[in-house]
Amino acid sequence: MRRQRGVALITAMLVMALITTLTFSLEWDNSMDLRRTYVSMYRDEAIQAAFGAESWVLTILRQDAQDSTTDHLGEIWASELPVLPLGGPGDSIQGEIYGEIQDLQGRFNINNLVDANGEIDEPSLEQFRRLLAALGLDPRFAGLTADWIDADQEPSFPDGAEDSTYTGIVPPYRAANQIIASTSELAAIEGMDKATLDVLLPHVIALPGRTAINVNTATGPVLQSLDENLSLADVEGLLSQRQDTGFSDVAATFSPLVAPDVLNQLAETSDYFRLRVVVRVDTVRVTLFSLIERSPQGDTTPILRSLGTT
Ligand SMILES: [Ca+2]
Ligand SMILES: [Ca+2]
Repeated sequence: MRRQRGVALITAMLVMALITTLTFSLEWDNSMDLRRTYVSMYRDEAIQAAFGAESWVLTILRQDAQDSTTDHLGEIWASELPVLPLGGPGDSIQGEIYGEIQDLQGRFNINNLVDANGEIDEPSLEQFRRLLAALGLDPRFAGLTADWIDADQEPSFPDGAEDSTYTGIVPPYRAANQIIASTSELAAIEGMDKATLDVLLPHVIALPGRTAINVNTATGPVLQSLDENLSLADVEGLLSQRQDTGFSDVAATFSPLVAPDVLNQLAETSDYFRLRVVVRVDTVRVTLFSLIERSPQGDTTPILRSLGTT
């Protein structure tokens, strides 16, 4: 009798242990499923909110084209979009949305390095060399970048690299030999490292086709790259002159400072902008980058979007 009771007790304990394990495992799976569902739902909501912000920004830029004939850093689009809360005080889900619009023609367009035939544009190559020098970087990267996007397979002299170089790297790859869609491609260029890219990327961009530089929004080093005789003091003078309203007379200001063919490449308006909008819903954070093209008539269109997590 006693032995039987002992067996029954052990059996009962085993069954209990089994049920507890099973219940815990089910609860765990259940809460994980729930969490996954929430995260996927929050992510969808965040993306929708980001698209909403994008459509609002398209309106701002369209309106700007009607309200002004130039684009400068004192305009509404150039101010940071304030942090807006998502969800009211009583809502269980909390989040926020914020962002900024950047004028991309304040940067050097890497795709200016080649002409319509895919051949290197020497004046732009020289300008890129000056930009690299102004940033304290190796000017060699100008020739290397030009080779990366020019159509031919002939390495430029003295600073070139084509497939003959890239196919020798482990793992091997080939030069693009066409214009680039993103400046992240520059990471593939011979000798390029993260430290160089960190310094360079805020001053360069890849836009479809050749573009002018908007001197009202150009970064200091980009202004300095316009002519080899421009000093740091000249650039500081230019920056203080343009202030928040832009240059009152671009031709008069720049004609004594830059060569006539460079003067023709300068603009005081922009056709390309980039929106960076960050949305947080609960613990989910989404960053949308949207490249926006504005036509001469003022119509605004997103032409390239990417989602990130930073
Ligand atoms: Ca404007
Ligand atoms: Ca090439």
